[in-house]
Amino acid sequence: MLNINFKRLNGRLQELSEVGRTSEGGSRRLALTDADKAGRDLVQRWMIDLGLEVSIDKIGNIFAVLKGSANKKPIMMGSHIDTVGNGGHLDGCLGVLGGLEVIETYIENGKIPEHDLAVAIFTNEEGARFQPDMMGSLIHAHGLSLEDAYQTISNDGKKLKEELERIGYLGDMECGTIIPHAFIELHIEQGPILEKENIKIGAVENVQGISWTSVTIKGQANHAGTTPMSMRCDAGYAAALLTVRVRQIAEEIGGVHVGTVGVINPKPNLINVVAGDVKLTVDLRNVDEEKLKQSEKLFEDALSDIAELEGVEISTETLARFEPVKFDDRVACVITQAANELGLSNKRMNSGAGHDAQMMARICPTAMIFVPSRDGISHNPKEHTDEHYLKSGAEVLLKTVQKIDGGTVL
Ligand code: HGY
Ligand code: MN
Ligand code: MN
Repeated sequence: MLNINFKRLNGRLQELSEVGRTSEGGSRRLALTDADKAGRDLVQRWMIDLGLEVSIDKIGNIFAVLKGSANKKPIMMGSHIDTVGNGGHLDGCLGVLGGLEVIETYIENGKIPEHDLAVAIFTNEEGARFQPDMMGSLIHAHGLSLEDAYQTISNDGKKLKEELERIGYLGDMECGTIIPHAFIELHIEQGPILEKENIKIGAVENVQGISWTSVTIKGQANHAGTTPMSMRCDAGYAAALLTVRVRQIAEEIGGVHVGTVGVINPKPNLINVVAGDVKLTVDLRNVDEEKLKQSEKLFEDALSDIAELEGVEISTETLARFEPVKFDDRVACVITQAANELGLSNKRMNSGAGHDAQMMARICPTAMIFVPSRDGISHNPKEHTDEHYLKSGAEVLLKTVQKIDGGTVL
């Protein structure tokens, strides 16, 4: 019976968490920054030291492969190690290092799997610096052209291809080369459900749809003291109206619908100047494509109403648009069986967050394993999962891989 070495896994999670640590104890490894490079270098070192075949593709995705005995397509695990601006230490990292731990457990026990085993680090999953999110896995799954990605400009004004080159991760392997037999992503839930229901494992069967829009509001900068309220074209006020409307739409749609205005940048951003311009972002999500479309329609109506009311010009750019994804039920079933055999409480569930798995589902049987997040907090230095849950998640990942490798499931 193979057992993961949780001390080793946890040690690596801790060591990686030191890379790009913020003053609040969070992680800041925005995609293709020096901190992202340092994180990549560290994990790649572990992959090479294990004697795995490491390859880097043209968007910087990193793949490490343990050859199997029967030369069968790889059972792939993995996720991302890039983070949001001040995130936690587990988002993505648990999936990458959990996958590496599964492979190392095979190696140290002299167990050769039939299938190749692979672990992937996908580029720019977060989409916090370059959009869209899940970029590396989207390109791997042929959902975005490499050229379009290369031309992307970050919110700090850098060109993606130049940043990829600068950090030394512009690889030469064609994107999409490795087609997995199956893909399983271990991830923290990043929401409150498992903890609230006191359940240890989530067998994730779908991911909700995502709609990201950048909104530019053009008004007229003017003197805050002399401009009568009736004569203002106040982009700041228009932005505030839009922010309130995004919340109202979420309440009108109801259910699991969520709406977020995460970025608001007024110009000139001075106390005594009416805002002339505002750039903001809107993130809408729903498990149901029709409801997501309905929220987008209500949002578009709000743009024209607010533009007319305040006499401002509003333009938009779509940053990401992904329909809801249903995972392969056979893989979700194996995860459920693995959790049951390990005596771990478990439930089928939806993912509120986007993940690389939703892109990999386009090219191979895919599902995810969730472990609880304390207080449901994520994308925040307070992100935390108790060690016994992390250990359980990695054990379910190992058992799921063993079942798929030796079984007739897929
Ligand atoms: O936005 C998301 O859901 C993911 O963290 N990229
Ligand atoms: Mn993630
Ligand atoms: Mn994330």
